[in-house]
Amino acid sequence: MSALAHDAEKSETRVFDLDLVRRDFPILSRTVHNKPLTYLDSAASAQKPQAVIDVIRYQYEHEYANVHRGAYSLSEALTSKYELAREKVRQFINATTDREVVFTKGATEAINLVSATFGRTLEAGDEVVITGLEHHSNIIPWQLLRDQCGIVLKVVPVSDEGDVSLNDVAAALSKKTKLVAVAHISNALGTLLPIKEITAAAHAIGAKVLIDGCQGIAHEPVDVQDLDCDFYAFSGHKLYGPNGIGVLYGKEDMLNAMPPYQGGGEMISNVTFERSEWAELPAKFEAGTPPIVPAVGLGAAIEYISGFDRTDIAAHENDLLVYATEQLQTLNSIRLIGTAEKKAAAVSFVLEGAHPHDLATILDRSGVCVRAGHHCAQPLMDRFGVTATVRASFGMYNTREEVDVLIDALGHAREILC
Ligand code: 7TS
Repeated sequence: MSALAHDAEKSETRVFDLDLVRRDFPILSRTVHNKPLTYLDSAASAQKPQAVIDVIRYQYEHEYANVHRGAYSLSEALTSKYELAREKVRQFINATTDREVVFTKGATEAINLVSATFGRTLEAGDEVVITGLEHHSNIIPWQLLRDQCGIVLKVVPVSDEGDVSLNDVAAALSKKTKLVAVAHISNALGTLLPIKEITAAAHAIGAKVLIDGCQGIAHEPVDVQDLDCDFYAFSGHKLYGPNGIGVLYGKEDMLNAMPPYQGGGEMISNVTFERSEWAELPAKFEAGTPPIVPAVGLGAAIEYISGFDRTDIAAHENDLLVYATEQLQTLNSIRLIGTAEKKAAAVSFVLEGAHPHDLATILDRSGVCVRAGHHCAQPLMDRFGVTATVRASFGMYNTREEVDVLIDALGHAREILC
């Protein structure tokens, strides 16, 4: 085992004690409009534990310099922490080597990286398959590619329950399919997709697979070798880490075969005006000064979440999901959008006669933070005949009592609005 791998090894597993977990997140003790904060918007961005905040502060206060260039100890120290963060990501997703872990500024950039590099190897008439529940970040890059080089974008339909069936994915595949790009978990509905089976079906016809794991990474254990996906993209800020940092996992042979994404410092091994040569992975895809401290913060977030048994966190979040779904169903005039059998950590709904934005504004007066809007999934909203929904989403720190606060506040809002 390398020294880095050894440093990143997991320490003892913590018992999942919700009160103690909540104490790890300082923001949860604040109030909003003189009411306790009820934060139900972790799908947009999760709150940060003290351990992450401390690491970020420490780096800027005590140990800050640029990475990969200083011959002095401060730069060397931060360079090794930056690379240690990469190793922590590698372990977390079980990638084979650190060379398969590319730091980006978020999931959006990670998907754009694939469309701008792997995508450039596609030809007119080649097909890219997505589903009807994708976030705009997993739609627009493929539309741009379609407009640039004439690929065909195929969309797998979404059922009335907000589900995507393996049969429908299989029906969309053809000899021309070069890539299947699908969400692990829908951000708007919480639907959990059968990504392992989708990957196997795509591979069977020779297509590559990109998983948009922006939501999935926070709620499901991810083993990229077991999934066998070619790419897995996610953002740090949904995983209790800082924003400005994300990850593109790519199989080493895929990343080696792809042209660089952006040009600049760090991604080269030799430059002349006539021609230049590219650096080894992953530097080839990390042009310019990277998000250094955010990467170290992401490492701290991974260490924090890895301190628990992931199945304990998943069981707790599932309890909240089931409880919230039951409670919402007791309210008149609420229509749930997205009732798939397999879901994680999010409920979307509309209240007949009330606009989701008005509802969210009223809920805020009770200290409740929920997202209202199209959730960057407009085609999915169209599928359900709505322009927007209210979405309550859960993180490891939420409680059943917070669900009760939401339900009470909804009852109150209904009296005002309907
Ligand atoms: N893919 C999915 C499935 C997402 O949920 C999001 C962000 C993205 C991609 C883009 O991530 P970014 O970090 O690069 O912006 N989703 C949400 C959301 O549901 N509410 O706010 C952001």
